[in-house]
This record gives sequence, structure tokens and C-alpha cells, in this order.
Amino acid sequence: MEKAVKTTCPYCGVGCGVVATVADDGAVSVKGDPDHPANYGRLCSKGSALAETLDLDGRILHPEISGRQASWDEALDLVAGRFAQTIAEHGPDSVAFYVSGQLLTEDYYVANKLMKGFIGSANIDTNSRLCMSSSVAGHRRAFGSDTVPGTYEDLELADLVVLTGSNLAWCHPVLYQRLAAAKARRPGMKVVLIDPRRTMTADIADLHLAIRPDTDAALFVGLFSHLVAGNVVDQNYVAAHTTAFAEALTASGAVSFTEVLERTGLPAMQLREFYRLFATTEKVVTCYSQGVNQSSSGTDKVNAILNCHLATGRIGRRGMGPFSLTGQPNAMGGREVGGLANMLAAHMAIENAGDRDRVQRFWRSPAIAEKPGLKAVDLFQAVADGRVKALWIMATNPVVSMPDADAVEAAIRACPFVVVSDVLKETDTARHAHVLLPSLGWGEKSGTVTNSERRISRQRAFLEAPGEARSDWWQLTEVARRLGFAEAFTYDAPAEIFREHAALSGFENAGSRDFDIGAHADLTSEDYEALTPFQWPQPAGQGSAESRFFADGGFYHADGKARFVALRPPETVRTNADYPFTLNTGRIRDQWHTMTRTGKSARLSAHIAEPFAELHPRDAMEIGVGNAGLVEIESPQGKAIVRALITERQARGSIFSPMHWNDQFAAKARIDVLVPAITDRLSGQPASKNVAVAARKFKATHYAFAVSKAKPVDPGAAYWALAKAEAGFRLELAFAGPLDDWAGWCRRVFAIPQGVEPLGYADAQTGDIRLAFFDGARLLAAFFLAREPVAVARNWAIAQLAADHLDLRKRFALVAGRPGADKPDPGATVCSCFGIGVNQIVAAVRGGCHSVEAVGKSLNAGTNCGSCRAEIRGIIDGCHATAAE
Ligand SMILES: Nc1nc2c(c(=O)[nH]1)N[C@H]1C(S)=C(S)[C@@H](COP(=O)(O)OP(=O)(O)OC[C@H]3O[C@@H](n4cnc5c(=O)[nH]c(N)nc54)[C@H](O)[C@@H]3O)O[C@H]1N2
Ligand SMILES: Nc1nc2c(c(=O)[nH]1)N[C@H]1C(S)=C(S)[C@@H](COP(=O)(O)OP(=O)(O)OC[C@H]3O[C@@H](n4cnc5c(=O)[nH]c(N)nc54)[C@H](O)[C@@H]3O)O[C@H]1N2
Ligand code: SF4
Ligand SMILES: [Mo]
Repeated sequence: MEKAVKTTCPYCGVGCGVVATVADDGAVSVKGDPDHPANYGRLCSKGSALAETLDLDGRILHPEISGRQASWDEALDLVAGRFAQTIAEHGPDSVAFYVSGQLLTEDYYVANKLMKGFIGSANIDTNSRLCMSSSVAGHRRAFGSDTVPGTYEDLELADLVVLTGSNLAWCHPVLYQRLAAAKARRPGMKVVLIDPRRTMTADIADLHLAIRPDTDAALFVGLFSHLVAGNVVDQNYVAAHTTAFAEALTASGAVSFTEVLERTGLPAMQLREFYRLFATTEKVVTCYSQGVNQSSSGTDKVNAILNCHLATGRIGRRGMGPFSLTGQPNAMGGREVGGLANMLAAHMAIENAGDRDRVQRFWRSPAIAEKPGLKAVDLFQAVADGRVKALWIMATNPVVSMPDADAVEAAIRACPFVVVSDVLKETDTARHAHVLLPSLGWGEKSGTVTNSERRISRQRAFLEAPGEARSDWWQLTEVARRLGFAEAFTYDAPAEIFREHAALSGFENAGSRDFDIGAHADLTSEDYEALTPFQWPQPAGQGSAESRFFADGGFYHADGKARFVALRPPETVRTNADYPFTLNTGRIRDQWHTMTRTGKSARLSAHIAEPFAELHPRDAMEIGVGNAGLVEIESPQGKAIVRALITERQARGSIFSPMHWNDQFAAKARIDVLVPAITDRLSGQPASKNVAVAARKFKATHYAFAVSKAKPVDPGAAYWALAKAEAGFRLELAFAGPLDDWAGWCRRVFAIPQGVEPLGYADAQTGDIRLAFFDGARLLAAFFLAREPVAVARNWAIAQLAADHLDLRKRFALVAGRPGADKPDPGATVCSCFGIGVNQIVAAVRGGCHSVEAVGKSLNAGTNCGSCRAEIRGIIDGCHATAAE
């Protein structure tokens, strides 16, 4: 019997509802849940490809101790024993948890309770430190609580949507689609994008402000002055519900319009136009994400934005408000349980003695952390210098995602005891685990997550637990029991944890704290199973409460008022003569973080198959690198080698590189190796978007492209980048010197069986070498080597892995590296859902399809998840530009 289960997407903070169907033969299909209020049935490319990431390839299925399989009992005894021993010898602050916004609320709640209430240390921090902590700090400074006032609907109701430091089209694609649809319905609506580079999100922007890195604070401080000068301030709101307006005004007065121009580098006309739009439009929503948060002035950027919304009283009303877009599926849930080192549970403050007492009474715990714990960067420094001696890492991959990643790796390697809970056996972090614990993945685990608009949804299991994998909350509970806290950790199911979490949120609350879901404290297990998405707050005894905050004040500082923050924008230029470029890092459309799941999907890997450095044509010329050449990027912390992507979307002097690639997928492309551990003073969030680097051409003597049925083993080339492909793998390569025996290299790397001889040719003049290995009619591997970046039709070559090669001529065509005339090369994939390449789209445009809709009709491209529509529009525009020349 086919079974359909309603669950939630495990990727971004939009939190889309998914219906997963398991067929009789076990095959899983997913579609958007038409009833879920976040997405109403839509899914983006990553959500649509979820079913392709569920295989057990690479999964860790049994606990391991130092690489050998162990029983759960043995592993858990060891974890508890070593933690207990370390605490006994060196005190509670000598141990730490480093967890993740990808945990479910129930997992997160247990981790936080164990560390803060029972071990008695606040040394639990999370990857949300790298993600949302500046927003948290900014909210708390202004509102007295970490509250996101608005809802997604506000983006549709607004007349002006300002997107700053957000690549919404790629990072919150379904929200972007909702915004794009609203704008199409109501063309009067305006969108302003603030981002140093021209991203795909610019597609819907009426105005794109390509500011210099980190000058947002100056931009919004200038806006504040402009709003005051233009009499747009809501005097009643400011008087009744806020304090410190005068101080903020004095501070902003010190930043002249000319200074804003100089700092941001914007043309005066553009700046005026933005200020005019903001001043004259009542319904404004300002969305912000990592371009704001991941900065040494992240918290100030947040408060500069909040100041403008508070001054105009545009907050918490329909179509108005500041909107912090959360990244991970449960970034918000993590904040609710107090997973950050400087928070307590249920939005209570660790610095507040009354809050500490309340939480301790509720937990009936023997201890309560007295002071904030170590924030992520400090935490790993404490691991490095031996203050932290036992570390449990759960659902995050810090060797890839932390700044100064090599130093973090060295710290983990040197740590006397490291536990890693993950779903994969081989990650850059898991390789250093003393104890590796197999966790349940998406589709197997069960619990709740909270999205950017405070909506709590269920993730439900629809697959059997594979091997001995167990949930993260169970692992934590078992260790807590072994540490002697069995009475407080009695959980047998996530519903029990959720009830306790809900009860704590309502405990002695009476409206004093924003986060209150007390209405769910008595939920039965059946209710929990049937729980439909709801937005907080939902206090006990009240029906669905107001879904927005602060329209009528009611802030959470002791005086009930919001605070303006007086801001002086800081110095933001980091480059110098030795490191003349600024490196900006972030995301691409079809990969998720360190690629442990999206990297399994051939469709998703086809969009962008390599790590890259996007740079301006003139910068590329200056460093002598051509398109498809390789770039070596260097900072005082380390080096990376990536492909050059030369575009005018990038401002001069700046480079953009994705954060995703790691040692499992590339030779030397962990971008965080380059990022210094500079953090925001208040939030502790690393500045990952403005890094001083040098860039130069990487001089390779040989370039190669290969496809292989087997997963390539240890290519050992100066540069390599591996990607999953249909029926096998694709591999880009570059070598710093020649090899004696290319065929032998292929045999080893592609695991070619004995007796299979290569078909091939070598061109002595050009130096080109082509080798193909066939097992009967099946291609095992093909290898194309040249002295310049290899010009071979990639997608065509990949398709040959699945094709029949009975005909000898076909085999020679392959060695020649050319598609036959009957089968044109589709080119790099644009539409992941239907596998449509750029060349096909160009052909359709040349054939008369002049709109995204027409291309969709002709090729289907862009008609499923819609994530590639902006790119298709770009190709159409590009073709017209060429035609016009
Ligand atoms: N496809 C995909 N989607 C994701 C994720 C993913 O891995 N892949 N991860 C999720 C997570 S955890 C997060 S946190 C979100 C992040 O979502 P976003 O914040 O939208 O993504 P980023 O690419 O990190 O950065 C956004 C933009 O900030 C710009 N920027 C850099 N410096 C500045 C600056 O000084 N000022 C301004 N105004 N802009 C600047 C960058 O050029 C970039 O385009 O995405 C979520 N969604
Ligand atoms: N330079 C630079 N660095 C960045 C950023 C940037 O923009 N630039 N962005 C930062 C941001 S915003 C974020 S959020 C981080 C993300 O960085 P990470 O959190 O390090 O990245 P993920 O790949 O999401 O890591 C999740 C890990 O958990 C595993 N996993 C998946 N599901 C489960 C589960 O259910 N249980 C357990 N136990 N494990 C599971 C995955 O296999 C993977 O190893 O990166 C940060 N680092
Ligand atoms: S927008 Fe895409 S990645 Fe984000 S929750 Fe929805 S389907 Fe998942
Ligand atoms: Mo994030």
C-alpha cells in the first residue's frame, strides 16, 4: 500500500511542507504540500530532488569507536565515561557541545537541557552562531527579545520590499517565488536589492544598489537621517513605544549624505532614489540575511535597519516590518530552546538570575549555568589551547564551515576526546572522531522545526531507521542517563520532549516573554502526530493569538519599550597591498552547505559542478586568467584553488566563492581555510563576506576532464573537483606537471579491472590525450587531457556512461570527445528538474522563444520548481544582446 506522509523540507528556513510518498517497491517521491502555509504546494530545485538524496550510500549505520564497529552500549558508555571523567578532573567548562540549526527542536532541547541544567556549563554553541547570531543580538538590543515581528504574507502585502544581504532567488527560492508572483499580480510593487554583486535575485529588482562590502550600516544610518529630515517619523509611535531616539539621531547626524556616498560607492541618483522610495512608501518590508549578519559589524547593521522601521512605526503591521530570513530549517527552533551559548531555554536570558532560577526550578536540575558559555570561534580556540578536552559535535561540519578552518581542524585533531553524530561516515569532521555515532536522517527522524516566520511544523518519518542509526535526542538522552540524570531524561518519544518544551515556554510567563506555546503543553501523542503547522505565540488558554508583534509596542525590555541604538558605522575596508581583493563567500542554488546530501544528487550537481571564483573581467585580465582557467586564492590563513568564472555581475576588486566544496569533493577548495576568525564584537558571528585575499592564475601544465562509473579514488592532482553524475561521476582535473603513465593513472583512479585495455589516441603536436575504457558495450571511464582547459561537451560525455557502445564507431566518437551531429551537446544544466542545458535554451531562444514562458512551453525548462527562471531570463537577455551587436 502506497503511503503519503506530510513532513517538512530539511533545507532552508522557508520551511516548505512536503508530501513524501513511499511506493510498494520502496521508491520515494516528493511533492510540495498544497496545504502548507509556507509554500502552498511549491518546492524549489533542492526540495524537488529530496528523493534522490535518500540512498544509503556513504551512510554510517553502526556506532564506531576509533574506526571499528561497536555496540551502542559500548559507545554510549565510553562517551558518558569520558565526559564524566573530564568533568570530574577539570570541571564542567572543560567539556562542550557544538550543535546545529539542522537538529530538530526536540534534539536541541535535550542537548541544551543536559549542558546548561545538568552538566552545569553553558558550553553549548551552534552553527547558528555563524548564521543568525547577529540578528539575535540586534533583536535583543532593540526589542528586549529575539523576535521576528512579521510573517511571509507581509512580503506579498508590501508596496516596497528591500532585500539586503540576501540572495533570495537562490537561498529562499520559494519565498522568492511568492514575492515574484505578488509583484507580477501588483506591478506597482517595488523591489530594491542591496548586494555588492548582481545576483539572480536582481531579476525582480527595480533598483540594485551594488554597495561596497559592509557599508550597510552607513547606508541605513543615512536613511535614518533622511527619514527624520523628511518628517516621515511616526512621532506617536516613537513617543509611546521607544527610547533613545535622540541619541540615535545625534549619532546619525554625524554621518553626512556625502559620507554615505563615499562609503557605499553608490551613484548619488541611486542613493536618493532608494531613500525616496523608502520615505514615501508606508508598506515596507526589509528582509536581511547573511550579507548583514556575517560581518564584523553585523549587529550594528541589524540595528541600523531596525532603527528605520521603529522610527516610522512600520513594524508588526500588515505588509510592514524588518524581516530576518533564517537560513537553516530549524534556526528558529534552536533559538527557542536556547541553543546558543549566551541564551537560556525558552527565550530566557542566562544573565538574568530570575530566569536562571525559573529554568532550574522547572527542570528540577542540580545545577544551572551561571554565565554565558563559549561562542563558536572562542569554543574552538578553547579546544585548541586545551581548555576544552571533550567535545561532542552534532549535525554540523565545522572543519568545512568554521572560519580559519585549518586551525579548527587542527584543534579537533588535537582534542583528547571527540564525538561526532552524523548521517555520513566520511565527512571532513567525522574523520577526526574518536566516537562516531550514526544519526537518523531526514525521512527517518521525527520532531518539529520552526521556520523564519515562527511557524512550527512537523518533520515526520516515512522510512525505516537504517542499520542501527538512532535519533540525536535518543543519543543525548542515553548519555544523560549514564551521567546519572535518568530522572530528568525519561524521554521515550519526541512528543514527550515537545510537551516539556511547550510547558517551559508557558511556565511563569503571563506575557512576559515572547516565545509562548503553552497551548501545546498537554498535547497527547496522537495530537502530536496530527499536529498541523502553527505560528507562535500560542499561550495556554488563548486561541490563535496575534501572528505579528509590536504594532502597538509591547516590547520585552523591562520598560516595555524598544530601544533605538546610536550607531557610528565602522571602518570596513580590509584589503591592502598584499591582499588587494575582497573575498565574498556564500551559496549557490543547488547545493546545501557542505554537500553531504545535495552532493548525492546528479541533477543538483549538474547546475554548478565545480568550486569557483567569480571575478570581474578586468580583474581576470590583470591576473592573467581566462575563462575556465584556474585561480589560486590566498589569505594569511591559507590557500584554495578554484575555477575562474568571469562575469560583470561581480564588482571590480571583489571575488565571490561558494562555501560548499570540501575535501570530499575537491582537492583544495574549503573556502573557510581563507577566512580569518574575525567576529562581530557583540554577537560573536564571523565575518565571512569581506576577507582580504590575493588572487593569481594557477599555472597548470595539463587540464583534464573525466567521467567514470566508479567513484574516483584519490586523484592526487593539484586540482580536482568531483561531482555525482547520472550513472556515475564527473571529474575536473588539473596537473602541475606531466605524468609518465596516464593510462596507469586512470586504471588506479577509476578502478579499471585487469584485462580491460584502453581505447585512445595521443596527439603529439597538441599534447591532447584521450582514453576510454569499455567493458563490453559499457563505458567504464573516459579521460580527456589537454594543455589548455579541456573543450569537451560535458553533459554529452556524461550521458555516454549510460549509453550503449556496441557500435565501434560510437566508441571512437567518444574518444574524439565530440557528440555526433545528430545529438547536439545540451551544455551546462540550467533547469535541474528537466535536465535542460544552456545550449538547448539558446537554441530555443534563437528559434523564436523570447520569454521565459515560451522557453518553458518549448522545453519544459523552468516549469516545475521555477528556481531557474531568473537564469533563463538572463540567457534570453544575453541572446538578444548578442543579436543586437
Ligand atoms: N541553495 C542554498 N540555499 C540555502 C543554503 C544553502 O546552503 N544553499 N543555506 C541556507 C542557510 S543556512 C542560510 S544562512 C541562508 C543564507 O542565505 P543568503 O544570506 O541569502 O545567502 P548568502 O549567499 O550567504 O549571502 C547573501 C548575499 O549577501 C551578499 N553580501 C555580501 N556582503 C555583503 C554586504 O556587505 N552587504 C550586503 N547587503 N550584502 C552582502 C552576497 O553577495 C550574497 O549574495 O541560505 C539558506 N538557503
Ligand atoms: N565562508 C563561509 N562560511 C560559512 C558560511 C558562509 O556563508 N561563508 N555560512 C555559515 C552558515 S550560515 C551556516 S548555517 C554553516 C553551515 O555549515 P554546517 O552546519 O557545517 O554544514 P552542513 O553541511 O549543513 O552540516 C551538517 C552536517 O550534519 C549532518 N547531518 C544531516 N542531517 C543530520 C541529522 O539529522 N543528525 C545529525 N547528527 N547529523 C546530520 C550532515 O551530513 C553534515 O555533516 O556554515 C557557515 N559557514
Ligand atoms: S525553498 Fe526549497 S530548500 Fe527551502 S524549504 Fe522550500 S523546498 Fe526546501
Ligand atoms: Mo546559515
